[in-house]
Amino acid sequence: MVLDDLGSSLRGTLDKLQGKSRISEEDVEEVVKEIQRSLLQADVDVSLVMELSDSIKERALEEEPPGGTTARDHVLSIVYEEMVDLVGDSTELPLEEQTILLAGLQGSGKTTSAAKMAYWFSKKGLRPAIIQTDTFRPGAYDQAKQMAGRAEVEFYGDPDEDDPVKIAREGLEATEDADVHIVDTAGRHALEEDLIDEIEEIDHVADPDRRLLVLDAAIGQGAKDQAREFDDTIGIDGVVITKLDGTAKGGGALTAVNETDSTIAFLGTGETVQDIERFEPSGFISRLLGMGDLKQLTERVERAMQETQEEEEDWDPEDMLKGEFTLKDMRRQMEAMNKMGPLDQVMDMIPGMGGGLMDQLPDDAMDVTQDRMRHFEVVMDSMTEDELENPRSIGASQVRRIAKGSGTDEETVRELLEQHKMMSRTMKQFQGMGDGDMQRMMKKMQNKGGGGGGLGGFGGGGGGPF
Ligand SMILES: Nc1nc2c(ncn2[C@@H]2O[C@H](COP(=O)(O)OP(=O)(O)OP(=O)(O)O)[C@@H](O)[C@H]2O)c(=O)[nH]1
Ligand SMILES: [Mg+2]
Repeated sequence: MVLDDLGSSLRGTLDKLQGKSRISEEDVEEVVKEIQRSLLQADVDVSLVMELSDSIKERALEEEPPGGTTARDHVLSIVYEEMVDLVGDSTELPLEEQTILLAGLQGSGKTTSAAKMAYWFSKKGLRPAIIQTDTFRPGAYDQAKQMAGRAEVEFYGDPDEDDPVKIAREGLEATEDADVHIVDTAGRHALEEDLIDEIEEIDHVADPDRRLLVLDAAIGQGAKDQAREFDDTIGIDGVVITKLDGTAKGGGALTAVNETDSTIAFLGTGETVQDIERFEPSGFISRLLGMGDLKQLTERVERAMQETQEEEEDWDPEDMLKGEFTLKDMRRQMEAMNKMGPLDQVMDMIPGMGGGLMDQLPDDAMDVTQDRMRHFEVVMDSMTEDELENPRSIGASQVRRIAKGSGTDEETVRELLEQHKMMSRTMKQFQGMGDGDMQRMMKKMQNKGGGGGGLGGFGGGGGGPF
């Protein structure tokens, strides 16, 4: 995660302000130093860092905290506002017909991002097509075609043609019926003359509505010059930052955004087509500062629930809130949970669970819990319909039979039943909420301040994550 370090170190410094009603100049100095250290370490450009820290310092000392606000919250909100200001708005992306041109260095993640974006647009109800113009790297055609297949979107490429400009022209014609045309280009070093010419020509032919620069989060100080070069050649409207799931620091990408006076459009967080997020400045910074990002989480939960539901037409999640919470419901929840992505990423989005709390878990805690989910699924496969609907009816002899049948042990079966009881109790809390939709569940979680019970039914109530 970008500037991951900042979240935890800043929280530590801010926590020292806890309980204070006034803030001293030294306090502000300390907070600002912490921010500077993290940003510089994350490769954010020095002059940007100075600009940001000056305004934080000035505001923290000059502005009166609004009535009832603690010094800590006051400083935190200033840091938050200034950081949101630094990353800027999210690139405007109307959900309508458009052509998007992707540019970027070799291996920055253009082809992967093309497929991810196409997937994203298709989930929004539009019909995207990917046009692959990379004739430079062997294998580029096959890779793009395969990824388009995974995203289940239209694809155009021509492995026998070596003129990328011609492919772009013909591709746009061939995919005329699509709403969103995403033109992938060959990787380049900003300094290579012929490739610069090539992208200029493709840009001319494609006449895109948006030109997005794809940047690897690992890019360091060099980002500034490269971004400038691309901006001078075709003009950059937005940036896609990829590989944020890795250890990369992301500061270079932020610098590039500033340098090109552009904005961030998407974040890439993994290798599959689903691993894409629309950039939301406030959510992004909240997450960074350990405030959680409920909006993103709600979106993911809703999508996962929707997908699970599509597979099982007759199932309505709201039934679960009204009636008895069965083992079948629990299985559906686990499936939905699996679809939301790696547990630790999901946890990071829950207020109170991000940063601090996660740091306290042993490194492999999440793997163990994913393992446990798999065990539970195996156990459930060995249960009868009746047992799944009425877990209460499961006695000692059934436990023995199920353990044997599933090749697990009695303890695992009992653990599953225990977990079900706990989730069932949590679900009861959500009952009687009228239409009880996910939004409300999320709100309720937020009010509870996240914590162990953060994911409510999903995390197994107070029992923490699976
Ligand atoms: N972990 C992770 N890997 C990514 C992400 N985006 C891309 N990758 C990987 O990065 C590598 C390069 O990605 P590509 O999409 O091929 O990059 P490209 O810019 O098209 O590369 P060229 O066409 O050679 O210029 C691939 O192995 C991708 O799987 C991401 O968000 N997270
Ligand atoms: Mg590529």
